[in-house]
Amino acid sequence: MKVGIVGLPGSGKTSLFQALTRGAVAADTLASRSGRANVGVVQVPDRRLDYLAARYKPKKVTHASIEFVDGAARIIQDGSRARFGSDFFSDVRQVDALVDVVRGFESAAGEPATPIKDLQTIADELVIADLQLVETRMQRVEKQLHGVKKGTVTPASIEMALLERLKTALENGTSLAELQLSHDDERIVRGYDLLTLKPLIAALNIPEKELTSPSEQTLGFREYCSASGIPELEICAEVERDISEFSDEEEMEFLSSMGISEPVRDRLIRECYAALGLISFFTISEPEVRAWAIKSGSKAIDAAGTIHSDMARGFIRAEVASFADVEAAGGWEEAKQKGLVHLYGKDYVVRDGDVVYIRFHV
Ligand SMILES: Nc1nc2c(ncn2[C@@H]2O[C@H](COP(=O)(O)OP(=O)(O)OP(=O)(O)O)[C@@H](O)[C@H]2O)c(=O)[nH]1
Ligand SMILES: [Mg+2]
Repeated sequence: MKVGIVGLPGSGKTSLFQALTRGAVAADTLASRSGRANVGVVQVPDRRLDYLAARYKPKKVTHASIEFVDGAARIIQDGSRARFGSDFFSDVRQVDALVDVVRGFESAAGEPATPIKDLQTIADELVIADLQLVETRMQRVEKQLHGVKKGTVTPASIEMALLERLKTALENGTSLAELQLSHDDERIVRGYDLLTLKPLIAALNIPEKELTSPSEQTLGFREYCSASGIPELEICAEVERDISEFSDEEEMEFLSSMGISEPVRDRLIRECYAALGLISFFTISEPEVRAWAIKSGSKAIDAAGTIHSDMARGFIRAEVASFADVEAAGGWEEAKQKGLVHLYGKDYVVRDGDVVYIRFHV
């Protein structure tokens, strides 16, 4: 899974990126000032995986992971006015979700925070970027339609009709997420990487002192997001960046002294998971204990395919126990002895926290 960090210049994107990646990308190579994107992989923290790792001591422990892309905010000076470059979002095209970092602190230049306006600005820019993409695509399809008799239904004419619909919606300033797309439409649209179809989470970057007592402005922003159906959370990117350099123990101590129950990384990752409709399942083997991310509603056969295509092809049965049962029994074998491991066919719907063993034959 890949998540793109977007936001107006100076909103705290790179600070958040550094906090998330815990300095894994050295500060001197951080690239956004030079106009390139920063990319870092973050392990999804999971207490359940920690338990399984401690219980089985495998050679390797593999967390589910999320790749974060810190886009460079490309602003073009257009006469006296700054505007977004056409490639403003080019770094975050191929992502599964977007995090919009919104400035909730007074800027270094003394500009007060205008978070709702900034959120709308990015929303508008996303619509404009999609409109440009749709228009470019239309020009290409137009060529394919050249010489085809009017009224003849071809793949190109179907695509053109869909593009017209997308264009009309975008010209009205509508995010494409609000359109009702058929299954076939979705298949066509998938290849375009349209930004307004991606789930978006708003991260309001607020001053440290407001973390424990939200300001009127923060409350207003929360309300706006909630009314607009946008998942929202508040962060203090600078504090998070600084504490991300602590050890785990130091970090927990510091956070609890500030009245915060968990680092923002964990919360943001959970929000991303939820926005994408993802859940985790686990596999245990001698060489590796591993957490896997999968779409909620996926079946045992999909879980098998996530692990290895051979497992899906030769699928026989899935042995499944809930993590809670495995933990309560003290391990997989112990759960089995207590009759807590169940056999399911390929249509079994995987639940968050399932420990899965696929029986297959190729
Ligand atoms: N007061 C305050 N300043 C912050 C906070 N987060 C970031 N900043 C400062 O804001 C400035 C911009 O932060 P960055 O993280 O570089 O922002 P950015 O969005 O990556 O900026 P661009 O890549 O230039 O668009 C830096 O001087 C940060 O130190 C915060 O929570 N509070
Ligand atoms: Mg930056």
